[in-house]
Amino acid sequence: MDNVTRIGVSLEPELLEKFDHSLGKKGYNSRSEGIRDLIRDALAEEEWKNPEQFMVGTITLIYDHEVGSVKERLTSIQHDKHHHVSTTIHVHLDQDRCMEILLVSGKLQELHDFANELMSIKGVLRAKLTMASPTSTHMHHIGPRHYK
Ligand code: NI
Repeated sequence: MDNVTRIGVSLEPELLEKFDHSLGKKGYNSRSEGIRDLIRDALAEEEWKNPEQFMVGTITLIYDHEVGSVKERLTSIQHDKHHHVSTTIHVHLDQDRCMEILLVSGKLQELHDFANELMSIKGVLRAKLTMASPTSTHMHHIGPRHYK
């Protein structure tokens, strides 16, 4: 493998045995790949705690368009946050229900707040925020959640 740095790791035999067992169950063929994924997870965890981290993502909403002023509220909030919304896709699921997918970008905290604001609208039945960090390509998601 090109372009890698080899490191040596010292482990107690019992810990290594448990690690190998865990890797086997997950279908890993090599310890290196298992350790790489653990490091990626740890770094992703760090990103996930950083409200300033720039993220791209999607917010998927399922809502009942007949409930109250859900359509107006959704439009109004999206216009307020227009700098975070690249595009939206709307699918009419049946007589009452719609699915809307928003392509969003911004700081983690901003997207989190944006999704929460949309989720809290009366008539929104389910909502899910999925985020990816463009620099590390780690992905995170929140939801699905139910709202009445
Ligand atoms: Ni619709």
